Parts: sequence; structure tokens; C-alpha cells
Amino acid sequence: MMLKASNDRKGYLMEKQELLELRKILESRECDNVLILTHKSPDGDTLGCGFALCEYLRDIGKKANVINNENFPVRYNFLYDGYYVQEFEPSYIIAVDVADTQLLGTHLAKYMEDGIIDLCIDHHISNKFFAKSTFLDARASAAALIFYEYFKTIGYKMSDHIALCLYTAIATDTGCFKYQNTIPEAHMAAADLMQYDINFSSINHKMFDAKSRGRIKAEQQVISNMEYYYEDKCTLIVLTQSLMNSCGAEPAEFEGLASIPLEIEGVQIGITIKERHENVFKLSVRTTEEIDASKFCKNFGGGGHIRAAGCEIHGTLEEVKKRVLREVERALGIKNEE
Ligand SMILES: [Mn+2]
Repeated sequence: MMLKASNDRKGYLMEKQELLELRKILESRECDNVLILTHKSPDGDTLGCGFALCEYLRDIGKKANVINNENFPVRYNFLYDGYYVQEFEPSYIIAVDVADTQLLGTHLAKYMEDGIIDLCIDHHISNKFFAKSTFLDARASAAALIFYEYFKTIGYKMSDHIALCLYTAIATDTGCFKYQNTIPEAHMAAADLMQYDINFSSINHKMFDAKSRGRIKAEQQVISNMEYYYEDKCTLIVLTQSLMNSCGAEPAEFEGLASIPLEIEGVQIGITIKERHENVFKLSVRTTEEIDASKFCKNFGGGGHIRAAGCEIHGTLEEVKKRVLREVERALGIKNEE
């Protein structure tokens, strides 16, 4: 089953029929032993969806585990509080919030081959349709919104912990309900989820306000070294391995730094270049409405959302910068006089 992105629906993000199809799958014998895959450098959405789905499956009598390329970040420990690994041989594999098998990470490389993943539930317009079945809603602010609609549609009584997982996922993927991708349904879901016993203000403090000393140090460094281009319409920050090591913070703490370049007034495209390994860089692009970040990253084989996207570029830092800035020039519509 291949479902197209739904972009102009009111009420249900996915059609009720599609969600009932999903129920048929999840309740089937085939789904007795489910392995749930989340994307590398995990965020609140992939983990929130993973642990919500896991709890739901266990609740309806299935066995389920959640795995990730890395150890689950401590930052999100409230999402896997009480989680334990079950013993079983997986009969069905589900990827959540994963647009491309490459995003699973090298430790999960064995799941990248064609035909291994049975089901993908996602909201990235760039989804590669790698799974046998894909439930994609590109309008959803977070993949968790699809799960929220699913639970509501089938009349499943969510636990407080599932509500916490879904709330966290929606809040984080919308930047606390302020990114362009925030649709009315995200607010409506959040309003409903707030009625469960979840400490939403504590979650939001942890996710958006509280920072470790290492994180503050990293911010200091990237801000003081920020580069400005094209009449300050483009800003660029670089996170090298040596900078990250010098801050004494764990990898997950460097997430979200990509929003800093766009905090400068008048900037239309903010770029974060993060060193993965020698000569391998991860690019995170954030844009205002003038520029399509997903289109921008497609030039380098990446993708994502209209205001936030990413890609990987190989080369020395200088080469990568040069290639990226040439593309920025084009995106800003600057004529090259040479
Ligand atoms: Mn997501």
C-alpha cells in the first residue's frame, strides 16, 4: 500500500479509512512481534512515536521493542522511563519518523536493504517509500500527529505516558508550536493531550529552555565564530569535532544549534555545517519564507521540510563551504558578475 501525502484535508489528517487499515495491520498476527526502528541522532518525534507505539502494541498483547543507532539520549529519558527490552524474534518491522533508510545509521545498516522494513509511518515529504507499506502524511507537523489521529479514530484509551510521548513529539517537531509546520490540528492535539496527567511545562522547560554548561559553551563558540554572507541574508556556523569535544557535552546536546543562524534579523537562510567524520559534513538548513530549504538540500542529495532540511556533503570544510555558498547565491537570486 502506498499512500500519497494529503495536503488539503480538514479534520482527520489521514482519512479514517486509512487509519482503520493501519489498525488491521497492527492488530494482525503478523504484528505479534514488532521491532520499531527510530532514526539516528534521535529527536522527540521519532522517540515519542517509537515508545508510544511500543506501549500500545504491548497493551494489545503484542511483543515490541524500540531500537536506535545510538543509546537513547538521557535528555529524553522521561520518554523511556519504565521501558524494558522484550525477548523475541521480530516478525514485523516498523520505522517511525524515518524518511530514508540511510537515516537509520550505520549500526542499523542491516535494515537498510530493500524489502526488510514492513511498514513506515512518517510525515516527511522527502520520504523514499522504502517500506513495503508507507503511511505518510506530509501535512502532519510531527509523525506523532498521525499516531494521535490513529488512537482517536480507533477509540484507544491512551495512557498518560502515551500522551506524554505524543505531546513531547509534537512540541519538539514544531519548535514549541512556532514553526511554519504547526497546523491547527497540532494545537488541537496538544490541547487534548494537556488534559492527561503530563507535566507539559516541565517538558517544555527541559526541551526548550534548560541547557547544560557544555551546550552553552558550544553556543558561545558558534555565535562568536558565526559567518555572515550576502548582505547578512545568509549566516553560517561550523561545528567541528574538535569544537564539540572541547565543550564536554554529549552528542544529543548539539541538536537544535541549527536554529541559531536564523535568529539574526534579516537572515533568510541559516546554515549549520557539522563535521561527522573527516571530510564528511552534515548540513542543516533553516530558512524564512523566501527560500525552500528542502529544495536547497535536494541539490546535495538531501531533503526535509520547506523551512528545515538537511543533507550530507563530502569534502574538506573549505570545499563544502564553497559549494554551499554557491548554491546560496543561486537561492538568493544573486547574479554572478564575473
Ligand atoms: Mn518528525
